[in-house]
Amino acid sequence: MKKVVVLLAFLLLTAVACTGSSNDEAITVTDPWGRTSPMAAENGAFYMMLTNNSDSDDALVSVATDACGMVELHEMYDKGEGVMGMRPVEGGTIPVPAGGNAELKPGGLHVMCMGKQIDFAADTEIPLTLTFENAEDMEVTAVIRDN
Ligand SMILES: [Cu+2]
Repeated sequence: MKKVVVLLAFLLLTAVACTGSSNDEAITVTDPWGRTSPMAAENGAFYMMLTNNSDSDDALVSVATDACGMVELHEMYDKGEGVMGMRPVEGGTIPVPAGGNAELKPGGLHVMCMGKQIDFAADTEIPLTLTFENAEDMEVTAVIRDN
């Protein structure tokens, strides 16, 4: 009798686990955030970790938000002589390889917010709509903080 109960419990757990995994997103967005900057600063940036849980390559194509006049996907690069510049990413998209990550972080890849419409004060929450090549559009909330 005890064995039957254990088996039933196991089957129930398995069923729950299966339901969970079928809901898994192809892309997971971890810790979307932006750095505090005063209204006087014209531009801002957002960062996040993108994880591709699927077995096909994907790419972040664009980001939309009411908080910016215009949004571009940028990278920092070495202009030489210790000077860093930034420019739109090649091809305009950020690749997220199958089973891999793309890390957007200060000093590297970032979502460039041009023509800020609001003050990027600490704890401000900014909704972003991410569009991918393959995965469904995704709504995330970036939180503004110092670092
Ligand atoms: Cu930039």
